[in-house]
This record gives sequence, structure tokens and C-alpha cells, in this order.
Amino acid sequence: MPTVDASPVPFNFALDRTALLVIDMQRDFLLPGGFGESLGNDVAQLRRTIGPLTSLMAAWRAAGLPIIHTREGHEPDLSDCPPAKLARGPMIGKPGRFGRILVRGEYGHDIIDELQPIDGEPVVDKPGKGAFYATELPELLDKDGIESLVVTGVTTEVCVHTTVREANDRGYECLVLADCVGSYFPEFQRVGLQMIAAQGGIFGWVAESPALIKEIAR
Ligand code: TIU
Repeated sequence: MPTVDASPVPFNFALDRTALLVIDMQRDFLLPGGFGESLGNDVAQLRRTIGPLTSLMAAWRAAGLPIIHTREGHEPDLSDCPPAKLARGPMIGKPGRFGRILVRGEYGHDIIDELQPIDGEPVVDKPGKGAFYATELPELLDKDGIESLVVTGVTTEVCVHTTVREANDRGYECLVLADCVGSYFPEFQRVGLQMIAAQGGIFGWVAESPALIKEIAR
């Protein structure tokens, strides 16, 4: 069984029971001029994940292992956006530089060019922060007998954390890759990762992607 050097202890996983989750690597969050930047955020904090994720996805695909992508967003009529979310996110559905913000089918809602899914890789559209809520993800994982998740994407303390917490409560083991997750806020990145591995791995493990790539290439 492959073992990855990780915090708080090495992470062991079965290759045929592990999926790579790539969370919300969407133009709205990552592109200069997009929704994230329009809120005053520094997209460079997220864009540092693109290089490591490109390498990881290439290695993962070469090994024939499953990748599942997610996107946060809503139906064009926003019927799946709770009023409470809209009240604190009034930009949702409004025109942005890359189309209506966080609306399915818009250019900004889709995944950045560098990390586009290839044929056969599911893309899970989610109305919430967590990838398990109101999505087909549970069935996708069940179908393939997945027990462990390698979690990547943005943002560390929002959609990545929510998904890792949901996954924990459902019995999945989660390895979060520090260089493949990003937050607009360096402090949240640092503490968000600490929170995963604290207390003996209360939510899972944290590692760097080269340590994982080394294992799957063997
Ligand atoms: N994908 C994700 O994290 N959605 C967010 O809303 N992130 C923020 O940091 N706002």
C-alpha cells in the first residue's frame, strides 16, 4: 500500500480506492479581473496552485486513477441559491467580466483552461460550499468503492474545508495537499491546513504533492 509522507503521520491509501477531488478551480475565482479579484482578493494566492495541480493531474491520469472536478454555482434562475446565501452574496447572478457570476453555463463559472477535465472525468456542480450537499458526489464515490480522497482546489478555508468536513462525517479519509489548495488569505491558508492535521488528524492528513506523485509513479 502506498505511503505518503504527511502530517500528522504518514498517509496510507489503496490506489484502487482513492479519488482525486479538484474543487472549484473556476475562472470566477482564479482569473485576474474575475469575481474573486473584483471583491478585492489577490488571485495570485490561488494561482500558485495551478502549476502543482497540473503536474499532479498529469501523474494521476498517467496512473489511470479517477479525478472528480467540482464547480460552485447556480441555475440561471438562481432557484437553487438559498435566499440566505444570496443576501450575503448579492453579486451572485449579476453580470461580471466573465458572464453572470457563479451561474452555470457562463464562461466565468467554468474551470480554468489549464485544468480542464478530460473525457470521462465527472464534473460535479454544487450549489453550496461542500461537494456532498445536493450533488451526485456520494453516488459517484460509492459506485467506484472510493474510501480515500486526495483533496485539492480552492479556497482552503471555504469549499475545501467544508468538503473535507462533510467527507469525514461520511467516513472518508482525506489527504489535503498544501501546495494544491489556496486561500486568498495567507493566514487562513496556514491555519486552515493546521486545523486539518491537528489533534492527531482530526479531519485528515496534510502533505505536499511531490510526495504523493513519487508514490503513484512507483
Ligand atoms: N470555492 C470556494 O471556496 N468558494 C468560495 O466562495 N470561496 C471563497 O473564498 N469565498
